[in-house]
Amino acid sequence: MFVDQVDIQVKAGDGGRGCVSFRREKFVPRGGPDGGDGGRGGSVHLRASVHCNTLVDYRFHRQFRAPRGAHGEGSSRTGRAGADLTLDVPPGTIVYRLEEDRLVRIADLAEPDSSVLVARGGRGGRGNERFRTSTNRAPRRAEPGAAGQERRLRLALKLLADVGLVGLPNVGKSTLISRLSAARPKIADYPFTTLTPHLGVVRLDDERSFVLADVPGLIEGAREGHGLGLRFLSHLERTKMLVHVIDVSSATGRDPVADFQVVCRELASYAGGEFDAGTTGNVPLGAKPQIVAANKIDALDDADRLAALQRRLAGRSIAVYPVSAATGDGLGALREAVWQHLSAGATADGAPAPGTGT
Ligand SMILES: Nc1nc2c(ncn2[C@@H]2O[C@H](COP(=O)(O)OP(=O)(O)OP(=O)(O)O)[C@@H](O)[C@H]2O)c(=O)[nH]1
Ligand SMILES: [Mg+2]
Repeated sequence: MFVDQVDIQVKAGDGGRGCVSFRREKFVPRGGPDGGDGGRGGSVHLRASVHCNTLVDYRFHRQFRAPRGAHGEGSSRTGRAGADLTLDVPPGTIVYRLEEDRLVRIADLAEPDSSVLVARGGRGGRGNERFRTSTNRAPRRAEPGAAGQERRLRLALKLLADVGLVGLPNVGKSTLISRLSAARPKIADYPFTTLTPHLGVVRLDDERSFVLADVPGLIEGAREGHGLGLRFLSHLERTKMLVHVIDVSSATGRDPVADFQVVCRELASYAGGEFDAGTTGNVPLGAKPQIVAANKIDALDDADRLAALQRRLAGRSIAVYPVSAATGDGLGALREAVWQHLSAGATADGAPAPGTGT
């Protein structure tokens, strides 16, 4: 199961109470106050861990508490601090705080090992020793510990891919990713075979690789929730470019140019995830660079279909790569083209280069 969003509750530990105590020793009359401070409560942190791939564990366990600080004791002993609690999440997790009527984005844990403090432990209360003054040498006052913070959080996972595959259902997106990488999504001759996103690493050689994402197909009206809707597009928000897969074989009975336009319209209508409108700072999906993979050329019986698509897209400066995911024809050229685009984009806008050698 692929879980891409989950709400959890975290509670940091309360601080320990300060102690009221007086020194009692033989031969030391009126030894003075010696109540120690309470320990601080444990804080809760989230950390991106490469050993964690999904948010699925949080579906079953949603409440987390860090331990409280121990109370202060006599003889000036400070209470032991509560241990911090660190929760591992997959890299690519965006953390929001859920407030009454809004979501506040507090962190983007894109980098492995990056972490964020989500609930601060309460301070320990001061013991009576701290309240001694020249006028009050025997204070009977100590503080309670402060409460640890309690937060409701939303964790949203956005896959970290360089390139996204988009297209209508059944055009061969999953076949393509399984040809280009080690990813093995289900492939079948019916629409909506793919129900969850898949990632694959495409390796051109030892130095050059990129991460490709296969997401469920889009259909006309996806923006109104038709098919699987637009929800999975949130996983493409961070990509640098899209490979738009179009089935050019006659088997579809559709016009490839019209297919291209349908998907572009749906992409353009996507304004950011339901839970993340406008906050990613990324290029809107409709404006991302695209190249087209004209797929199933092994089954192309009317060359005009491909030619018409090429003519039409030449006007928009979108390159068309005829390929067959089934036979492997044209895939080398497609891979190189994607790489060229990625490295050109990386130098043009200063974005980090696609992953190399990983
Ligand atoms: N002849 C031919 N068939 C292909 C080619 N690529 C994919 N297919 C077939 O097209 C059908 C759909 O392929 P998928 O890879 O599942 O398509 P998809 O785009 O991932 O579909 P959804 O996940 O439903 O959106 C399968 O029966 C594939 O075998 C190709 O290059 N040539
Ligand atoms: Mg598929």
